[in-house]
Amino acid sequence: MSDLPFSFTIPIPHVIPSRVDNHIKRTLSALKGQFLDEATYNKMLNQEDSLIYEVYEIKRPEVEGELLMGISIVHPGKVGNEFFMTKGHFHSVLDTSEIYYTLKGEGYMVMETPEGETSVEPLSPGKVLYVPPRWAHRSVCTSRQEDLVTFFAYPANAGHDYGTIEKTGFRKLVVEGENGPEIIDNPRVK
Ligand code: S6P
Ligand code: ZN
Repeated sequence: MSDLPFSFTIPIPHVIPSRVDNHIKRTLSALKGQFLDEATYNKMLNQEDSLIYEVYEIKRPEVEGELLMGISIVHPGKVGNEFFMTKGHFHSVLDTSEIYYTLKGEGYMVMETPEGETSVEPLSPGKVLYVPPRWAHRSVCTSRQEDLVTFFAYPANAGHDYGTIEKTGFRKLVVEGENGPEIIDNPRVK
């Protein structure tokens, strides 16, 4: 991998970066156990393992000092009344942070610390969100028809810990309420 400076473009409204080294696609089956309405989840999965989100990564060596960048695209949709979302994770190197810049769509970043402190920040075009060290993070798309598209950058040595979140899920969930999206407590987390 070259150590020379480089640039790339994120064209609007198309948003697929002009440079992509890796394209990850995550479907409904990757989110097993995360949606509250398990019966609806199973019914939907039996019909089709639909695409929920995609990540376009720009690769760099995964060492301290480097940054990893990319575009995350969460598609619109719901399982029961819970909006489509990413799996979410802590960074394996817990003391690493992340920056998200929203390019398109509406949604939330659901976050929590290992001690149980929570924060749910709205995302909309133009908004920069800083995820401090130690905060697990998950993006949720609440747009009806549009994708939630964010640009992210984080330390390349951070790594991903998905297991901790997979056990019980995040403490806060984003669901469709009577007057739009609502943040509720996850009853599975005691
Ligand atoms: C990586 C960063 C994003 C997510 C992406 C998908 O630290 O937070 O690139 O990987 O939004 O989410 P997840 O939870 O499946 O990795
Ligand atoms: Zn992350």
